[in-house]
Amino acid sequence: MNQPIAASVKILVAGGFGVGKTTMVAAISEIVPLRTEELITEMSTGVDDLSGIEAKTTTTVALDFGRITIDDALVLYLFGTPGQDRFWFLWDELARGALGAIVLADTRRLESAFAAIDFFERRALAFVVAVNCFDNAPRYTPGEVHEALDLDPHIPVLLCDARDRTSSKAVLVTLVEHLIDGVGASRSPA
Ligand SMILES: Nc1nc2c(ncn2[C@@H]2O[C@H](COP(=O)(O)OP(=O)(O)OP(=O)(O)O)[C@@H](O)[C@H]2O)c(=O)[nH]1
Ligand SMILES: [Mg+2]
Repeated sequence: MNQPIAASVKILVAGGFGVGKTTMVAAISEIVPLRTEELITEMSTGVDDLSGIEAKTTTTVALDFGRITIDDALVLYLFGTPGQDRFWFLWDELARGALGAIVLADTRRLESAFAAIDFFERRALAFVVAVNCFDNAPRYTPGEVHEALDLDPHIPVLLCDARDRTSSKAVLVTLVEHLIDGVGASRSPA
Protein backbone atom coordinates (compact mmCIF):
# COMPACT_ATOMS: atom_id res chain seq x y z
CA MET A 1 0.00 0.00 0.00
CA ASN A 2 1.23 3.46 -0.84
CA GLN A 3 2.17 5.63 2.12
CA PRO A 4 0.78 9.18 1.95
CA ILE A 5 3.51 11.72 1.33
CA ALA A 6 3.80 14.01 4.33
CA ALA A 7 3.75 17.76 3.85
CA SER A 8 7.07 19.25 4.92
CA VAL A 9 7.22 22.66 6.46
CA LYS A 10 10.33 24.73 7.07
CA ILE A 11 10.51 26.61 10.35
CA LEU A 12 13.30 28.97 11.43
CA VAL A 13 14.62 29.29 14.97
CA ALA A 14 16.11 32.77 15.07
CA GLY A 15 17.23 35.46 17.51
CA GLY A 16 20.31 37.22 18.77
CA PHE A 17 23.68 35.85 19.76
CA GLY A 18 23.62 33.11 22.41
CA VAL A 19 19.89 33.13 23.14
CA GLY A 20 19.64 29.32 22.90
CA LYS A 21 18.77 28.62 19.24
CA THR A 22 21.09 25.62 18.86
CA THR A 23 19.88 24.33 22.24
CA MET A 24 16.23 24.54 21.17
CA VAL A 25 16.74 22.78 17.82
CA ALA A 26 18.59 19.97 19.64
CA ALA A 27 15.85 19.71 22.28
CA ILE A 28 13.06 19.34 19.72
CA SER A 29 14.72 17.31 16.98
CA GLU A 30 14.00 13.59 16.64
CA ILE A 31 17.18 13.12 14.60
CA VAL A 32 20.68 13.97 15.76
CA PRO A 33 20.73 17.62 14.73
CA LEU A 34 23.25 18.89 12.25
CA ARG A 35 25.22 21.65 13.93
CA THR A 36 27.86 23.98 12.59
CA GLU A 37 29.47 25.09 15.84
CA GLU A 38 32.91 26.64 16.02
CA LEU A 39 34.93 27.57 19.08
CA ILE A 40 34.64 31.19 20.11
CA THR A 41 38.18 32.52 19.80
CA GLU A 42 39.93 35.73 20.81
CA MET A 43 38.75 36.96 17.40
CA SER A 44 35.38 37.58 18.95
CA THR A 45 36.76 39.66 21.85
CA GLY A 46 35.24 43.09 21.64
CA VAL A 47 33.03 41.94 18.75
CA ASP A 48 30.52 39.57 20.34
CA ASP A 49 28.65 40.56 23.47
CA LEU A 50 29.17 37.64 25.86
CA SER A 51 27.58 39.33 28.87
CA GLY A 52 25.33 36.87 30.66
CA ILE A 53 26.65 33.94 28.62
CA GLU A 54 30.29 33.96 29.73
CA ALA A 55 30.29 30.14 29.91
CA LYS A 56 29.58 29.90 26.18
CA THR A 57 32.48 28.41 24.26
CA THR A 58 31.01 27.73 20.82
CA THR A 59 28.87 29.60 18.31
CA THR A 60 26.88 28.67 15.20
CA VAL A 61 28.65 29.72 12.02
CA ALA A 62 26.14 28.50 9.42
CA LEU A 63 23.00 26.76 10.66
CA ASP A 64 21.42 24.11 12.87
CA PHE A 65 19.17 21.55 11.28
CA GLY A 66 16.64 19.25 12.93
CA ARG A 67 13.39 17.47 12.15
CA ILE A 68 10.20 16.60 13.99
CA THR A 69 7.40 14.40 12.65
CA ILE A 70 4.02 15.64 13.83
CA ASP A 71 2.02 12.82 12.19
CA ASP A 72 1.75 10.90 8.88
CA ALA A 73 0.73 14.12 7.17
CA LEU A 74 3.16 16.69 8.58
CA VAL A 75 6.92 16.90 9.09
CA LEU A 76 8.57 20.07 10.38
CA TYR A 77 12.15 20.90 9.41
CA LEU A 78 13.85 23.23 11.84
CA PHE A 79 16.60 25.58 10.77
CA GLY A 80 18.49 27.44 13.50
CA THR A 81 20.14 30.64 12.34
CA PRO A 82 23.57 31.88 13.38
CA GLY A 83 23.22 34.64 15.99
CA GLN A 84 26.19 36.86 15.36
CA ASP A 85 25.83 39.98 13.23
CA ARG A 86 28.66 38.97 10.94
CA PHE A 87 26.63 36.01 9.66
CA TRP A 88 23.58 38.09 8.73
CA PHE A 89 24.23 37.49 5.05
CA LEU A 90 23.10 33.85 5.58
CA TRP A 91 19.66 34.75 6.87
CA ASP A 92 18.08 35.48 3.48
CA GLU A 93 19.17 32.09 2.20
CA LEU A 94 17.97 30.32 5.35
CA ALA A 95 14.59 32.11 5.27
CA ARG A 96 13.85 31.03 1.69
CA GLY A 97 10.79 28.78 1.66
CA ALA A 98 10.21 29.09 5.42
CA LEU A 99 6.59 29.19 6.57
CA GLY A 100 7.21 30.66 10.00
CA ALA A 101 9.78 31.45 12.67
CA ILE A 102 10.44 31.31 16.37
CA VAL A 103 12.28 34.39 17.66
CA LEU A 104 14.08 33.43 20.85
CA ALA A 105 14.74 36.23 23.31
CA ASP A 106 16.79 36.61 26.49
CA THR A 107 15.49 39.20 28.97
CA ARG A 108 19.07 40.18 29.92
CA ARG A 109 19.57 41.35 26.33
CA LEU A 110 16.05 41.83 25.01
CA GLU A 111 17.23 44.32 22.40
CA SER A 112 19.07 41.50 20.60
CA ALA A 113 15.64 40.23 19.43
CA PHE A 114 14.88 43.41 17.47
CA ALA A 115 16.96 42.54 14.40
CA ALA A 116 15.21 39.17 13.97
CA ILE A 117 11.76 40.70 14.56
CA ASP A 118 12.50 43.42 12.02
CA PHE A 119 13.75 40.82 9.52
CA PHE A 120 10.52 38.77 9.70
CA GLU A 121 8.21 41.80 9.77
CA ARG A 122 9.80 43.15 6.58
CA ARG A 123 9.30 39.83 4.84
CA ALA A 124 5.79 39.33 6.25
CA LEU A 125 6.89 35.96 7.64
CA ALA A 126 4.74 34.80 10.57
CA PHE A 127 6.59 34.46 13.87
CA VAL A 128 6.13 33.98 17.60
CA VAL A 129 8.45 35.30 20.31
CA ALA A 130 9.67 32.80 22.91
CA VAL A 131 11.51 34.12 25.96
CA ASN A 132 14.20 31.60 26.94
CA CYS A 133 14.19 31.81 30.74
CA PHE A 134 17.86 31.64 31.71
CA ASP A 135 18.38 30.93 35.41
CA ASN A 136 19.71 34.35 36.43
CA ALA A 137 17.70 36.45 33.97
CA PRO A 138 15.09 38.95 35.12
CA ARG A 139 11.56 37.54 34.92
CA TYR A 140 8.89 39.41 32.98
CA THR A 141 5.40 38.36 31.97
CA PRO A 142 4.70 37.65 28.29
CA GLY A 143 2.57 40.83 28.28
CA GLU A 144 5.50 42.94 29.52
CA VAL A 145 7.82 41.47 26.88
CA HIS A 146 5.16 42.03 24.22
CA GLU A 147 5.01 45.68 25.19
CA ALA A 148 8.78 46.13 25.51
CA LEU A 149 9.29 44.71 22.02
CA ASP A 150 6.44 46.86 20.68
CA LEU A 151 4.92 43.90 18.84
CA ASP A 152 1.73 43.85 16.80
CA PRO A 153 -1.14 42.72 19.06
CA HIS A 154 -1.67 39.39 17.26
CA ILE A 155 1.94 38.17 17.73
CA PRO A 156 2.09 35.49 20.46
CA VAL A 157 4.72 35.78 23.19
CA LEU A 158 5.43 32.91 25.56
CA LEU A 159 8.02 31.85 28.11
CA CYS A 160 10.09 28.71 27.57
CA ASP A 161 13.15 26.71 28.56
CA ALA A 162 15.04 25.95 25.33
CA ARG A 163 16.74 22.95 26.99
CA ASP A 164 13.43 21.27 27.64
CA ARG A 165 11.77 19.27 24.86
CA THR A 166 8.20 19.67 26.16
CA SER A 167 8.62 23.40 26.64
CA SER A 168 10.23 23.85 23.21
CA LYS A 169 7.51 21.75 21.56
CA ALA A 170 4.90 24.01 23.16
CA VAL A 171 6.56 26.96 21.39
CA LEU A 172 6.40 25.08 18.10
CA VAL A 173 2.72 24.24 18.64
CA THR A 174 1.99 27.92 19.34
CA LEU A 175 3.71 28.84 16.08
CA VAL A 176 1.77 26.22 14.08
CA GLU A 177 -1.51 27.46 15.63
CA HIS A 178 -0.50 31.02 14.81
CA LEU A 179 0.17 29.99 11.20
CA ILE A 180 -3.22 28.26 10.98
CA ASP A 181 -4.93 31.37 12.45
CA GLY A 182 -3.18 33.46 9.80
CA VAL A 183 -4.42 31.21 6.99
CA GLY A 184 -7.94 31.32 8.46
CA ALA A 185 -7.84 35.12 8.75
CA SER A 186 -6.63 35.59 5.18
CA ARG A 187 -9.44 33.32 3.90
CA SER A 188 -12.28 34.88 5.88
CA PRO A 189 -14.39 37.43 4.00
CA ALA A 190 -13.48 41.08 4.61
N1 LIG B 1 20.60 28.23 32.02
C1 LIG B 1 20.24 28.08 30.75
N2 LIG B 1 21.22 27.95 29.85
C2 LIG B 1 20.86 27.80 28.55
C3 LIG B 1 19.53 27.81 28.14
N3 LIG B 1 19.49 27.70 26.79
C4 LIG B 1 20.76 27.63 26.37
N4 LIG B 1 21.60 27.67 27.44
C5 LIG B 1 23.03 27.69 27.40
O1 LIG B 1 23.34 28.96 26.84
C6 LIG B 1 24.39 28.85 25.91
C7 LIG B 1 23.96 29.37 24.58
O2 LIG B 1 23.17 28.45 23.91
P1 LIG B 1 23.21 28.18 22.33
O3 LIG B 1 22.11 27.19 22.10
O4 LIG B 1 24.57 27.84 21.83
O5 LIG B 1 22.81 29.61 21.77
P2 LIG B 1 22.68 30.07 20.27
O6 LIG B 1 21.55 31.03 20.23
O7 LIG B 1 22.61 28.90 19.35
O8 LIG B 1 24.06 30.84 20.06
P3 LIG B 1 24.75 31.36 18.69
O9 LIG B 1 24.60 30.30 17.68
O10 LIG B 1 26.18 31.61 19.08
O11 LIG B 1 24.05 32.63 18.38
C8 LIG B 1 24.80 27.39 25.91
O12 LIG B 1 25.91 27.29 26.77
C9 LIG B 1 23.60 26.65 26.49
O13 LIG B 1 23.94 25.49 27.22
C10 LIG B 1 18.52 27.94 29.15
O14 LIG B 1 17.33 27.92 28.88
N5 LIG B 1 18.94 28.08 30.43
MG1 LIG C 1 23.72 28.48 17.74
